[in-house]
Amino acid sequence: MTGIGDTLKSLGGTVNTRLRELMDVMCEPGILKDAMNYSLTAGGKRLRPALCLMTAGMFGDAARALDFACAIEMIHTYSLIHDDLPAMDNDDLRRGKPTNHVVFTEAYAILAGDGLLNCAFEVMLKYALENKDKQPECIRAMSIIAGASGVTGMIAGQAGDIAFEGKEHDPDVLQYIHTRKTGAMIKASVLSGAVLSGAAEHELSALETYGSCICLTFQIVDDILDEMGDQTRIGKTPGKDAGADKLTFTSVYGIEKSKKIARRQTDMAVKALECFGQKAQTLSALATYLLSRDR
Ligand code: GRG
Repeated sequence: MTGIGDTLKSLGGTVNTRLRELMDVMCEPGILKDAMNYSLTAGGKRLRPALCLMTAGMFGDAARALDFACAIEMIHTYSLIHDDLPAMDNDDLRRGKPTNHVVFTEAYAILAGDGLLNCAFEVMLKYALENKDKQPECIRAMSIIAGASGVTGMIAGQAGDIAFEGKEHDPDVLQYIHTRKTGAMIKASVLSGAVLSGAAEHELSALETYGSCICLTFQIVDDILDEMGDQTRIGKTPGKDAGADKLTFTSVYGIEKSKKIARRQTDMAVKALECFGQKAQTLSALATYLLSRDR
């Protein structure tokens, strides 16, 4: 039997192969494609596409969700490229490599991010057009992903992050920012895979609880790693959030209480999966893995 680490590696490999194919079909050779591929292939954990494939696999054939999983990774990568820009977090290290704008200039980094966002929707639309029997599920999954990445989701979270930098560390504001900036796309990854495989409403509701809990754990561990992590493991500059007086779980609750909240959320995530029995074993293992990750 393989562990969750092997499962993630295997799903990541499948996603990487399909991403390469999609990029070759969609992009003309040149600096824009190079800039998009640079960040896309820089070694992300592929957590979001893996979640999408896992929930699709619980209710049907995971392969049906592969293009949507790739689209989610394209949107995630675009958000990282734009987040690192001098006008945003001004970071020069991401996924263990110099950031996109450092290598390709700011102008190309903006375009690479825009390009990945647009390609994501092209990929999902093309799949929907070519799979007419699956169009209602595809449209619903696209709507979930568009909402999560949009102006009431990830973009709103990023705007809130900027607006509250250096302000009082308020738990309600932290909750607002976190659920949108990081949480929305993780939850959308969980739900879109299940929707594509025709999960029932009560199943989606249980997965929504699971998604909300794991994204909180993910963010808390991310904040702890930002404070205490090893640069070579996390692939980005540690201490940046604290240095910029960002609102984080560790700045509001401290390390020990943050760890306690993360453990409680993990327990709740696992409990939310009880209704699925053995079928949710991998998702359950992933929740526990997210609590102990070091990168
Ligand atoms: C620019 C619209 C816009 C949004 C940016 C996602 C985001 C919003 C910013 C990323 C900044 C950040 C470090 C957020 C904390 C959590 C997070 C999303 C970490 C990166 O995700 P991982 O750890 O990264 O899954 P990899 O590289 O493994 O894919």
